[in-house]
Amino acid sequence: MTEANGNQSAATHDALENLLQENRQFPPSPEFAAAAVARPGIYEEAAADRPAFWAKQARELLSWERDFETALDWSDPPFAKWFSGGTLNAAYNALDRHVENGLGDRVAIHFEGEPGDTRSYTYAQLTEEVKKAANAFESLGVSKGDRVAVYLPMIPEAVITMLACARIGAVHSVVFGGFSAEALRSRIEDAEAKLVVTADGTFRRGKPSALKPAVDAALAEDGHTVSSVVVVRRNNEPVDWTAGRDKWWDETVGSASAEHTAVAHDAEHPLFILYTSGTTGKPKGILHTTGGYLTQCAYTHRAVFDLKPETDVFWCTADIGWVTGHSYVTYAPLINGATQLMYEGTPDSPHQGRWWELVQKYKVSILYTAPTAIRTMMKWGEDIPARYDLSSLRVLGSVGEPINPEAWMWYRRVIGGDKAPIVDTWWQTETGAHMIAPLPGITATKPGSAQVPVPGIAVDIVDETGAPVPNGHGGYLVIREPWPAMLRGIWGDPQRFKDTYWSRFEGMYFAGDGAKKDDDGDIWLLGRVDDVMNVSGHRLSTTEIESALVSHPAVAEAAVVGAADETTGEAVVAFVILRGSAAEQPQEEITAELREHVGKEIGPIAKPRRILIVPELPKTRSGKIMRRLLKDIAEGREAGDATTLADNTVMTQIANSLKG
Ligand code: 6R9
Repeated sequence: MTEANGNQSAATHDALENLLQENRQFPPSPEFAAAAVARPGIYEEAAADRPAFWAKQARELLSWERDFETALDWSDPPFAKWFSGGTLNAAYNALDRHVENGLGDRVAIHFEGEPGDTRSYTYAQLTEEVKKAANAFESLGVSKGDRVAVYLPMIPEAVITMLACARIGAVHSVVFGGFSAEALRSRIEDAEAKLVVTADGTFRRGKPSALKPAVDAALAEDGHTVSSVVVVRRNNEPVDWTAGRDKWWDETVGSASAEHTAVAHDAEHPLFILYTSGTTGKPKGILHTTGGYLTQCAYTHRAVFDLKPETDVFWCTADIGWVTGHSYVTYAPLINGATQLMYEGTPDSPHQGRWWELVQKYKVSILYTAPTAIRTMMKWGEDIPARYDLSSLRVLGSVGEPINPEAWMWYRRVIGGDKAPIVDTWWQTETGAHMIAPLPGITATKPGSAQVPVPGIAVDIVDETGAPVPNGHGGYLVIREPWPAMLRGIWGDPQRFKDTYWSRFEGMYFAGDGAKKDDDGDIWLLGRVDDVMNVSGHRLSTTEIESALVSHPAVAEAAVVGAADETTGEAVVAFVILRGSAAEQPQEEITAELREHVGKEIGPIAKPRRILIVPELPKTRSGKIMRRLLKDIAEGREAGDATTLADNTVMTQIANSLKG
């Protein structure tokens, strides 16, 4: 996005207008609104005094050992301090206090393994496990402030480990189990971790899949700081063993005492580091602290999902290795005393109805997942979810990328029975918790739009110069005021923190996303700014064109990139996966039809220069399309580093299909 809004061309304006013709709206039903957690007036209350609003949430939703004196200290921007003077323990808030309040018998986690094994933990049982793990980690020399690397599958021990660290005041650094040994090594090194918690492995599509060998490889060379590795037995595959360093979880944690007193830590005590890839260079260790982070996680979990902890069964499908798994699996649901489902495996194992079978079995009432999953399910066909009773679902969430109106409508109709509100939640690893999302019960939702800032959050869309754009226009998404769950920095690199987020616009946090305001002032996310193309001086969004392509019945999935072009600056190149019988049609015919379709949906300027029919799209393990690799193909280069792909054969598959 290089154009200022001020000189935005007429054609781009028309393109925005076209997407904004998506004007369906779904107001909450009167029954839903009447019983909703979020009350009308909440926006006004929050806007009147943001720090006071968050202070109120902090006191209502968390138990403090010592109350804080100041809500927000912003005397040294961009380094914020929230709830200074206050002390609390995250694990105590997630566990012990619920037991003390008589909720010990409530189920905290229903776990379902991929092979079908199940375990449930009540709050009392989970508290006991976390106390044992805290004692075990302390016996291995871990103390307050030490870093612990966590390399685990989606099993309860992942949550137990994170909370045991929080209990001690150790800082967890979870590394997604799908990352390579190399990625793990660099993260262990950067954080100087003392302990690694891992498992022998997990299960993937019915087969054992190893984890421990990657830890062994990451620690093969001397010079690291790790003194112990605790290994959970999960798939019982044989593993190499380093005597003195490696300990089995069931022996070490299993034999530890279940008595452990949580010590309160400062509100700004580091809770975790989570690495996220920047556009270039080494991953950034995003640092989150305790009081503010927990406050915003707990508040948004209640307000945005309309959570009723007594009756709801919450299911967030994200892996613990991503921020969504941190905030909406480990922290928010437990802080709020809710019951949640945790599932280890893939959605199509052993069959494509597995998720819906789980929703039926556990009577899941709130489902939180990603558009890429929804589109995959669409591809598999709606007869699959139709076989299950999904009537327990009452709120549906979306996160991770813009959701195109077609996927949104399918989600609502096929999964939500045409009545469950959809909340499209925009946020980032850096923001820690939801920042833009409708409030079910208040907001009339719009397919494809995240719509409104969360109460107490000051989001804006600005032009090149930092001036707010008027309704009906696009620009850069920024956050104007500090927020409780904001990152407190990049681990070990304060300068990079300032440069990356605070240098583009004076006094504002730059999120790196493009967005626009519709005529009502509602926000539509347009994707990362680096995914926005400039064609003949006209600004075009990859997301808009993808959305147009996917709205054609022949298209299952689409990814769009801007390829460098001598004449027009960039040209639109689309990669498309066809649906069902369309794959049998002659390619020229279908691509011509799709070009026309995009022309019709957005405007002639948006018509892809080339449309390439491919069998798969390159995606990261969190489901984000790696447009950089597609850009390489579109520009006739050898594709670059593909090590973070979920499936590393995809690039070869694409190359072969384009040759053929
Ligand atoms: C939570 C998470 C952050 C980036 C963010 C944006 C994209 C996330 C979105 C969305 C449109 C949404 N993103 N949610 N785009 N609509 N509802 O995904 O964090 O992995 O750090 O990614 O994801 O581009 O900047 P993270």
